[in-house]
Amino acid sequence: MKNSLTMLLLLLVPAFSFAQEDYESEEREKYYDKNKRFKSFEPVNKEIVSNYYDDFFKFAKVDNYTPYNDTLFFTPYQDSVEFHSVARQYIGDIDRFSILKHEKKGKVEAFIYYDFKYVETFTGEPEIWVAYSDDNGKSWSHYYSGIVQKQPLFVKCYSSYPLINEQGDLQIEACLLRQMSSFIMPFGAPSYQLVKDGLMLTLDLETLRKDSDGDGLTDIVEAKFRTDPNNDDTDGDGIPDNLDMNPRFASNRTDKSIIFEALINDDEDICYGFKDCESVLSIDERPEVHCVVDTTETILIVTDEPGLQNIQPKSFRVIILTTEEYESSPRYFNNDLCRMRISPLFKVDGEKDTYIFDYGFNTWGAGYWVKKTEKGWRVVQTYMIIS
Ligand SMILES: [Ca+2]
Ligand SMILES: [Ca+2]
Ligand SMILES: [Ca+2]
Repeated sequence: MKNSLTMLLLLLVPAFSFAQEDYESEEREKYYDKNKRFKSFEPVNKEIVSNYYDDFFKFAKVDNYTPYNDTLFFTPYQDSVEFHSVARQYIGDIDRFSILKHEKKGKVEAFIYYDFKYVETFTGEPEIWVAYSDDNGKSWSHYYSGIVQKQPLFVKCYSSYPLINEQGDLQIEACLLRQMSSFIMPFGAPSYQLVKDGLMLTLDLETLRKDSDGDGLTDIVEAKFRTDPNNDDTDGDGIPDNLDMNPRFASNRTDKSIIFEALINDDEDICYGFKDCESVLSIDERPEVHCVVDTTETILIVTDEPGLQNIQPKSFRVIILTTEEYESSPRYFNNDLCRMRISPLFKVDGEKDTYIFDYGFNTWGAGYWVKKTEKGWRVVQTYMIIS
């Protein structure tokens, strides 16, 4: 599904390009020079993979293990011929196709399943989630494990060990893999090398549920969001972490944050092409504050631009890191939040109050031209790329 969607999008390349070359910006040239992009893929050092430990869960050596088999990539549920007809028969919104392991033991029922809630959907592996019920399947809790499949821990859906262990916690066999090639969309999954086999991962319920500051986000989710697990309002703006659309930076609206909010919110006053569009973004209007709901998607933005850091978005929960914060945490594995790339505003050479900036998300990107007028910001999309 994911691949065929990207194939379809590829057929549309390039969409259009319009007037970008008319606007030179020295700032922009310097920025892209400094941020040398498109580094080629290099496998992580084998030592780093073999010394990997999870921040939250223990894995132990196991003697009688089921060996890693890279041809077994369908789960027993996906393999079943009738899975198409019984899709979504399990729990709530968990698709049968996503289920890795399932077990019922007395009143307790548990699933380990895949989701793409926080990771890069188009160029990444799925996350490991747990669904758990201790009342015969009447009510369910869903827990994020923080583990991304194959990065570098691989969870074996074909393990014959029971899922619920004697203590009532969840266990599943695993091994450590090393990614050897990049994700090449739309055709390719990367290749992996086995580094260490014969591990048993224990997902204990106490750790899965732990929410030290009681803000509704577990400590594992807060580690993913880089919010403070011991403070229920990381940025001190009065909105608790679980409801805050921008939990790391207090909103401080400026003229420039209006432009970035409009972009992220896909505002109807952005113009597509210069002709016949006089819409502007009002600088005086103050939008209402939106809160996170169940369906809100979470994205990562790395930026040093204050106008972008202080936005108050309504369409996405944004986790904003400065370049220094992002660079100072080691990123050996491909397990980051889904990332939206937005450049700073670059001043156009020799033009008053005029800027250009670039945007990229999932499989598409665009460029914008903005100018401050008496009525507000005029924002025009000048080019678009779909890949
Ligand atoms: Ca918390
Ligand atoms: Ca918190
Ligand atoms: Ca807050």
